[in-house]
Amino acid sequence: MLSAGIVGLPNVGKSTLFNAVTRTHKAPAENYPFCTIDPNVGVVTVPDPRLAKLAEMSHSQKIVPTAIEFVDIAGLVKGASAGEGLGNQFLHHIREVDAIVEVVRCFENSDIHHVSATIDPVRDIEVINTELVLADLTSLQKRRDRLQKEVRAGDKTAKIENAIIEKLLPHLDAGKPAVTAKLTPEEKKVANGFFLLTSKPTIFACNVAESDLGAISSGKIDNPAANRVKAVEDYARHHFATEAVVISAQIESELVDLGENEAMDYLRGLGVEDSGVHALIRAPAPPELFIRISNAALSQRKRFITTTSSLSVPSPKRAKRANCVSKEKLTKCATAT
Ligand SMILES: Nc1nc2c(ncn2[C@@H]2O[C@H](COP(=O)(O)OP(=O)(O)OP(=O)(O)O)[C@@H](O)[C@H]2O)c(=O)[nH]1
Ligand SMILES: [Mg+2]
Repeated sequence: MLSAGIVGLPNVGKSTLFNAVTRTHKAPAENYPFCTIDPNVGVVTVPDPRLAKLAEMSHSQKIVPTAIEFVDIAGLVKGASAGEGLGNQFLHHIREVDAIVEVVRCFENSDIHHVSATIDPVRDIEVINTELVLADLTSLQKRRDRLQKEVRAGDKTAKIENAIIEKLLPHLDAGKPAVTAKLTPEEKKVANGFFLLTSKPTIFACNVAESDLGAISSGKIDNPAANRVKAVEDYARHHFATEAVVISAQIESELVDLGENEAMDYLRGLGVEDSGVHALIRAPAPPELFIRISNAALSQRKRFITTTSSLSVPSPKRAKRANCVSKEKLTKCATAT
């Protein structure tokens, strides 16, 4: 199962988001930094309305949605890579997850303490990124040192690893995450074995105030929160080759006691079309995961299970058999009501 770690500065809303995502009140979310020390863990199924349609088309007897494990990790501070704020222990928790959800505070509220006193999400991302990059640099340098004896002895694997490390070190040294380093697919495979923090797929969650959701959703440009979100989106695209989702963790965590429909009605009343939590849960997995039809589903047409985790993009031939000639059309077929 894919696991996603919720990371960020202290007191930015990570545990609040965890509660919203897992639809629980499991994680204590209080107004003081380092409220979370030990990680909170919860499993969530990926909501996808297309699954029901796919199951209907293929007469599935059972639907098994993909599940993601979310891990709410303690806040990181400047100096974490050198052990500041129990840094090494927290970095260890990040090392264990497959993907990162980085919560960045975009909401104004003078009652909620910010460790750097002001609201500046891009600065906050750079603080976290610097710590992760520094931790990766240290572990790569150690790895390179350990390899030298084997490299001198002419060991082929050691030489390959060493060459990739030599490519990665200047990239990290420039403050860039390993995930954007230009490596060939083969080199990436080898680099996966280095377990770098900055090689994990990352998505940014902009935690905004409930009152700003409507303005952001309608693309207002004179709204300070909308400008912050835009800055995060641009930063995410240019520096991480990834995206950002907008979420109001506080309101979504309060909505967990309502039914899905009631919660959606409330959010629509605020001017948004979809829950930020839904967008976030769907985001970490590659889109292909959600529009794949299992071989069994198409070849047997009898008893099978429709599952997001086993779904794959159908070949044109198989898609045609399902009366959907292209990926786009398949998506339409699946979503058609
Ligand atoms: N107004 C507002 N307050 C929020 C929002 N999200 C979180 N908070 C508040 O901010 C405080 C900190 O939230 P937490 O979820 O505990 O933050 P955290 O990032 O887990 O903090 P640590 O575990 O200490 O690192 C709590 O008082 C929350 O109620 C939000 O979207 N709007
Ligand atoms: Mg917390």
